[in-house]
Parts: sequence; C-alpha cells; structure tokens
Amino acid sequence: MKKESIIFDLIKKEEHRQRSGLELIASENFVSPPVMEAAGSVLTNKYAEGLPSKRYYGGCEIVDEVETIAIERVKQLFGAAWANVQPHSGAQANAAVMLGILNAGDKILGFDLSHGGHLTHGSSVNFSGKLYQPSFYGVEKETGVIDYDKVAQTAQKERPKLLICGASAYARDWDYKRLREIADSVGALLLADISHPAGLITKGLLNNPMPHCHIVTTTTHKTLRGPRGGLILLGKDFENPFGQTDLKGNLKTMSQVLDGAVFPGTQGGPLEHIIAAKAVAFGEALQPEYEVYVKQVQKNAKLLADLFVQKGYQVISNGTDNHLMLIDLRSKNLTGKIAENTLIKADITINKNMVPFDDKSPFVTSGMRIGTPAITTRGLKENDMIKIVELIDKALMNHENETVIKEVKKEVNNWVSNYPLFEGFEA
Ligand code: DSN
Repeated sequence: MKKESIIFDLIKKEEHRQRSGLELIASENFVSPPVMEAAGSVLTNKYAEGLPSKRYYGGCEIVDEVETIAIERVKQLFGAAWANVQPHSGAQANAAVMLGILNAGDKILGFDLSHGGHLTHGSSVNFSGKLYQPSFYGVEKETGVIDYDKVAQTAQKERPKLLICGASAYARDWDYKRLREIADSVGALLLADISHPAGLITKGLLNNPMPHCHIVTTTTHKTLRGPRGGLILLGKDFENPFGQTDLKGNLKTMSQVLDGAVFPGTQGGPLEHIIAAKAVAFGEALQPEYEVYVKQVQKNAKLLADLFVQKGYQVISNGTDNHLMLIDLRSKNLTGKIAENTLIKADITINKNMVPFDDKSPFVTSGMRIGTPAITTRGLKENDMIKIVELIDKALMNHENETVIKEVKKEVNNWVSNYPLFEGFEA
C-alpha cells in the first residue's frame, strides 16, 4: 500500500505553520520528539479496557507496565496518592468526576465562564450545565480578582454538592485552603481543575491544591507539555470510603468510584499510545530541566504582562502570577475578533477571549488571551518579550494597513523560523 499524500502534505504544512509563527495561545505547547514518538507508536493498536492487571482483553502485559509507570510518575510529580491517567481530555476527566460523585440534578458551583472559567464547570451549553444545576462566582469589576468572601456567600446561598475551582483565563493564583473551608462549611466536595497551571504547580511556583482539594483534574498538554489528554488525581487524605457501595454491599473508596466513572462510566478503551506519551512527558517533568522551563514560562509571562501595561494595554488584574494574561482591548478601540484576525495575518497566534463583564458576544469578545508556554519551549527568553510586545502593538495599531501587517509577518517569520520547536532537541 502506498502512503497517501494528501494528509501527510497537510501535516508538513502544519509543521511549517508551527515553526514560522509565534504561538501565544495559552493552552498550547510543543511536545518533545520522544513524547511525539510514543504518541505515534504501535501502542495505538492495542485494546486495554480496564486497569493494569484488571483488563477485559488479553495481551495487555506490556501496556500494563506502561500505564503503571505513567501512574507512578504522575503521583510523584504532584505528590498524589492515586491517579487515573486514562481520561482522553480534561473535559472527559471532569465528566467522569461529576458522573462519579454527583446525581443528575445536583447543585454545582463553579467559576463563571465569562470571567475566565471553563465550559465543563457548569456552562449551559455543556453536559455540566445540562445534567446538573449550576451557579457561579466571578471576579470583582474593580480588581479583576476573586473575592473569596463573596464565594463563601454564594456557597451559603446555593449550598452546592460540588464546588469547582480552576480556570482557562484567570491570571492569578488560587487560595485552595480557603476554598476547602468554604466547601466544608456547606458540606460540598472540592474539585480543582488545574489544567492550565499544572506544570507551574509541580515545581512549587503556585499554590498546591493536593493537600486541600478532594479531587484534582488536569489536562496533560498545556504547561505540563505532554500529549493531548487528561487525568484525575487524589491527595493522600482523600482516599476514603465514599458513600457508594459495590455489588457486595461494601463501601467503595473515592478512587474506586472514580476509576469506575472513567471506565465503564464515560469511556471505553484507553489510548495506550497517549498514556505512553504521558509517561514520557511526566518523566521529563521530573527532570531539573523542566523546573528551569516552568520558571522561564512564569518569568516570560510576568514581563510580557508588565510590558503590555507599560504600552497602555488594560491587563486584567494588572499582571499575572502564572503563564497567561487576559487583556481588555476596549481602551484601544479594538475587539478580540479584530485582534485575533489581525495577528493571525502576521503569523502571531493568540485567541480572542471574553473579559469579565464583557458587553460583546463570545464570537466577537473584548479581549485577547496570551500565554507563554509554547514560546518558552522554543527557547524565547526575557529579551524576546520586548520584541513580541512591539510586534503585536505594531500590528494591532495598524490593523487596517495590510502593508504594515505584512511587514510584521516577515519580521516574525525571519525571527522565529531559526528557533527549534523544542529547545535542546534539534537545531
Ligand atoms: N480550550 C482550552 C483553553 O484554550 O483554555 C480549554 O478547554
């Protein structure tokens, strides 16, 4: 059989796009060649429903070893007592958690999507908002920061069964200890979805949810720099019997409930090639080089946010603690849609994003979200942040001038094409 060309030509084009542009989408990153190799391996051929040593298929001895290594490495990385590495994505991880611990119609309290939250934390267009009864907390208009006293008030009023923290566009750290107190005060379980800042948390650059939250979920492909996927973690204090019984009437532990909620609850066969790639990425994240990397991600983001502020951009909460920032473009007379469309013409990829108290639709938005995980993997450092702000500002301030945008594109291409996709692995 001949290798077909259409798809492989498109893959080459996408590789060229990734190499020649500035990737500033906060949720994206570039994986190392070994992670890529594992993801593209023969493990994709194997069915392995179940868990290591407890499978519904024969021939699983080798993938059992792979999955066990992934579990052990990620437990070490986060200081967790238990992990399930099978969720195909962060959304799948959250779906499994909710299926496991909630009944349809139960109340959940999450961070408002339009303030930086996530679809799976109760949005009306998502399973979480359709199957459960959601309510939301948000940020303060003046500061762009969460007021935990107000979260406590909303929790008292709503009395949710599950309190969810975590976001996709919130630049500040989370007070998990306070959130646990709030959850306890209303008898709720506390879920932290750390999909965005997970990598920074592994090296102590941000607060650690593991000692405080009953359940932690994350994706593996953002700051963690692994293949696209998700996982669920439990801290050592939360592996307790949970109020559900097995077929023999014995109380199940939280981990048994969650294992069952992943498979057979919400998924079929695990993607063992992706689990292998997760294991490789977790191995990389346990190395000292990864600590250097995440520290640089944070330094780059802080500087980038400061430089935008200096140029008169309205950065929500006036800066960042993590790897991303959200910028309100209304003071520059721009929308998120114009910014995204202008910058993409210059091969700079950001995403339009709602800002808190936005008056525009999600298709237009007033903001843009910018993150540093991907450019830092390519090797960009503090000095480069100055150039990035200059290029973005030049394109946005001339968004109706195709000649200037072409000039910016040329500068971007000439500059970043010389960088490898993954610093240290290729010239
Ligand atoms: N789409 C992800 C993000 O960009 O943050 C969240 O699911």
